[in-house]
Amino acid sequence: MKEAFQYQSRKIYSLVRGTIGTVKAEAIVLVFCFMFLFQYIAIAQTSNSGIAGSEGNNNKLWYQEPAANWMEALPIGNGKLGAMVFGDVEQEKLQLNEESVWAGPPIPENRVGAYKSVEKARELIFQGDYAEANKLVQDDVMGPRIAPRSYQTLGDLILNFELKGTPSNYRRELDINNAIAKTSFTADGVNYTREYFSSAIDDAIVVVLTADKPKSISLELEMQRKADFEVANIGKNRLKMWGQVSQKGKHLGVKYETQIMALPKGGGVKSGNGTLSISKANSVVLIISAATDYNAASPFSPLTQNLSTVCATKLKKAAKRSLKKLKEDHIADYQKFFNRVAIDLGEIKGEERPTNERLEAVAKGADDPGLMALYFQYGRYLLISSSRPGSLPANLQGIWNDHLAAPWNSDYHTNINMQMNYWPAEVTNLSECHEPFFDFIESLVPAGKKTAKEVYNSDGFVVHHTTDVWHWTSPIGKVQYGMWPMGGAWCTRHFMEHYNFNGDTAFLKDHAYPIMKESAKFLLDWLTKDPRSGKLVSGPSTSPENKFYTPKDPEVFANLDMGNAMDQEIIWDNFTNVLEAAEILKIEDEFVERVKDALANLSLPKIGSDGRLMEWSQEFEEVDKGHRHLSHLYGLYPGNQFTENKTPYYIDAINRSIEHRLSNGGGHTGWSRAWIINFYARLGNSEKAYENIKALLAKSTANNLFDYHPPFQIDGNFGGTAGIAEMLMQSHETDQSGTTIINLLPALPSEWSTGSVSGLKARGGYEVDIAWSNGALESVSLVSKEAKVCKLRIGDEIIDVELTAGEKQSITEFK
Ligand code: FUC
Repeated sequence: MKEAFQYQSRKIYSLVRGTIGTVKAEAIVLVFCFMFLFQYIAIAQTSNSGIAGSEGNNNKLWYQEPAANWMEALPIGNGKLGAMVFGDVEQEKLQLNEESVWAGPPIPENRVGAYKSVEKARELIFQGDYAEANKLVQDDVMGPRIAPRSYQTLGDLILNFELKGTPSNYRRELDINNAIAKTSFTADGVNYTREYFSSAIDDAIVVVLTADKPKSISLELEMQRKADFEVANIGKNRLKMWGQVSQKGKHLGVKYETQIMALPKGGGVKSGNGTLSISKANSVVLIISAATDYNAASPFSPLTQNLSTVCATKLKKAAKRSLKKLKEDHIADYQKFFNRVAIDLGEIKGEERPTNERLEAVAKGADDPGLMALYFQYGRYLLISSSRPGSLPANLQGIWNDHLAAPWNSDYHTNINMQMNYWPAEVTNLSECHEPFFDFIESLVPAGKKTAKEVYNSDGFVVHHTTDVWHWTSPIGKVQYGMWPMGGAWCTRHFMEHYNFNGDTAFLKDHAYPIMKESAKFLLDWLTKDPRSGKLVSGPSTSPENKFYTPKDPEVFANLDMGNAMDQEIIWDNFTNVLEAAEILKIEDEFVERVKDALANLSLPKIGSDGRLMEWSQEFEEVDKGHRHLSHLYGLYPGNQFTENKTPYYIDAINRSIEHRLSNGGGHTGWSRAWIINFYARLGNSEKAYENIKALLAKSTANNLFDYHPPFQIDGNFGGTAGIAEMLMQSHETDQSGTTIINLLPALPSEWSTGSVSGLKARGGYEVDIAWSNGALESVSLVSKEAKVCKLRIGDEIIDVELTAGEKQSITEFK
């Protein structure tokens, strides 16, 4: 009875809160409480049911009420097929996604021959005519945005249940140990359980409805979409929904189909009028599949496969296998990735409270290391669920999106967001999940070469601030965001990192070096000698999305500069990686010589008169002092140009730059906050890193632990996960001989004084387990792919450890 009361009052609160706001919602719930109390006294019934909490498993998100809105629903996914599960008792909704459900093309066009204006703009900037340069580039170089044209929802599966009695004992959870969402409750003396998972093995979503009394499950199923759909029954137990997506009646996109098959035990199924009705079943298994005609290899030539046949084949194949097998295979497949890393950040405070209450407590100032550990593992869960070999990369929302016109089209922004999605991939031991990123960036090369040639009259390949599944690379929209030809170069660092972590020389030779070289070819042509310094500078280019007041007219702002810090750092990074790779691959040629020369003449970021690292080549007055992009600090993270040991003179300037941004309101988007965590981890500032994780949870995290830009944007989840890893272990530094130094517990906050992490990957081909207590390192275990001497940094000490290939070695003495 107590549980029924809690369930009803929470449900009413969450429903009305969504429509009329918190205060009125509370009033309505109060009235309901009195009514319920009255009824309760009259019935005088006692209840012994209890909420079980997280059942000793910190890897669970759990709640005591159904999702009141999309940001409370729970995500499942197999890399490409996903759903948001709402968990309502009477009307369950699964909002479905398939990664390639996109409106469009057409794609933006290159402005052929724009290089002439680019050259003029360079002159103007060197003369200090920033506003004129901005205008010229805006008029002559930028193409129009073709929007909105978006990644879209696949549609909704609605389950209308016939239930008797008031539900009680309600619980909803997502267990990220096995990637299964679950809803359970009691109604009319029957205990109901519903499970949901998206299996990569069967490429299908499976829903399992059970009850502990026979003939208790009756429901009607329907499928719907906000636009562009038809629904039909197939045979006795299947439904299909299909269509061709569009946007605002334009941008005709992919053709899609989704099918659902109902497999009840006991009872019967009726099929007709676009619905399936199941009555008095003992249990029901639902299997959902989807397909589109999107062709990732060549987006303008849609696949010609019959979508109905593809969906049906998947369903029939899965239906032939027992539920036990479907579930076991799903769990084994998922755990192959997930179980590689375990984390314990110390005393788990509040795990017996629902996830939303833990978040609320953190927002009020509580410390909950267990919630941070959960957030870390959730980031890994989201990557495994949205980015698997053969899938498209995780977009701005992973794969989860209920819009037809999503914020920023849910596309691939390459001026921070897409890269941030993959920051945790290597270090948290999910290298395979990085693969879709590589495939996608490689698929941009033909378009990127065309843009380089047509727009800039350059060799090599270029990508600007954003792109999408239609593989375009042109500069579009406003110069503030669009005139930034560094997106591709930034992405190439991921290829080198994949090699650094895994030591796969074939990948270096066949993928990393060729794409880094294509990018370097563009950069070599793009760089210009700055007549003021004689150094090579990038431009005209924006420091992503930022602006400054022009020195000539302080009322006017501009975006374009020659030699902004981020561009120079990205180019430094690309050239350094090219040279490192060339050395490993023993390549010595004219191109390598050109890169060496250019690197030696590259302009490097400067420190301003106020002691900050300068974002632009000159000391401009900033328009937005707390801007969300901290682009000029790329060299600290994700880059490794600036480190305490290698470039101590930059460290104070970097600290000042971060403080300046933060004290002016920076870090207000989830991804910006997540970036700051990584900066402070690299700076070894444990308390600031911790403070910013807390802020990420308190200010930019929804009840389902999705990151808020706002709106929902998944990059902050991934950036936060990477940041936590970076606080526990770093491996971006090498000694003079080029040997990786693994830095243990470089930014361990006092709030995590005792804990452990296992399975993190370090550059150089290592797996590392670390345990600590009372703030001090207790043990470290290492496995190396090859026999070698490994270097560990523990505080100020560096120790050498000799490792045998493939054998785990543990060290507990550090003196
Ligand atoms: C970048 C950011 C925005 C947003 C967008 C998707 O351009 O500046 O804040 O995250 O990407």
